[in-house]
Amino acid sequence: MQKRALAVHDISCVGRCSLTVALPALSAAGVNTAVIPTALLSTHTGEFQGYTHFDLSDQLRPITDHLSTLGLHYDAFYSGYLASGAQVEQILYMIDHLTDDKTHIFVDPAFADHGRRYSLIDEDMPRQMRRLIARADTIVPNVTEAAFLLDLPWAGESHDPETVREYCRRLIDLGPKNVIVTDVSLPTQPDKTGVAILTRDMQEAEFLFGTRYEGLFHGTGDVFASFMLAALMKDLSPVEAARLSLDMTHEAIRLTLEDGEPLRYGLQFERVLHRLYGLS
Ligand code: PXL
Repeated sequence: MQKRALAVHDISCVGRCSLTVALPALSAAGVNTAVIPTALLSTHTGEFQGYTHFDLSDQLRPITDHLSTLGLHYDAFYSGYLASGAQVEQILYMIDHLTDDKTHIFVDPAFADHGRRYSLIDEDMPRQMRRLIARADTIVPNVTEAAFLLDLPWAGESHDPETVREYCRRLIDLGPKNVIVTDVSLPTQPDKTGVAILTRDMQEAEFLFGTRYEGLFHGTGDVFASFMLAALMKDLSPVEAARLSLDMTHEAIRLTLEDGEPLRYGLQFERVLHRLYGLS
């Protein structure tokens, strides 16, 4: 039977992030994907000025209540960028009313990068997000989000491997079964960047790397996370899914740089989606 997912992120009209990435990635993997938008923005808040922002908080409960009458089973529930820390309460309400014990709860915290919260994100977000990741099967924070979630100082742009392993262990202790920390750079491998992965059946976190490209790549976390969930829904193991997603994301970065499209428009992830079609 065809798998079904529910993706809960903002819609940024332009800039390739959130739902405009999650939906095509999951569709390419053959997954029937329903959406609940958390906010509507004209662009992401990264490298644009003058963007609009419309918080959809007051729609979330009525949408959830209606969808819950349909009695649908979702194989995955995928949350990403939220308009506020307060929205976590409504995401927990969705989990309570729209998922069951067979639903894979996949949470991308999506609230910070490079040591700082995103422009519109309130101070309460890390505390609230901790409540959400406690309900998750899989989480994919970047190194900045991991530090915020653990209430630790930011580790900077280059990371001691033992610090990242410790992040993974402590995040697992907050509840999820699989932790993938993204945007990891080790001082011993300056020409590489990648992820650390720890699952409950691994002794310690494993690092996976790809070629580092210079630049600020907006929406890359969303691209990686969406590929990761798509691959998990094709029954790859977490480590296999992370390896594939990392390779696809790095290929998308390479193609984007080669094409010369300004980086604020996000990655040309469409050009690697065919690799998801091919998964059995
Ligand atoms: O996850 C990235 C993202 C998603 N949505 C919005 C954003 C960002 C990152 O800046 O601003 C609106």
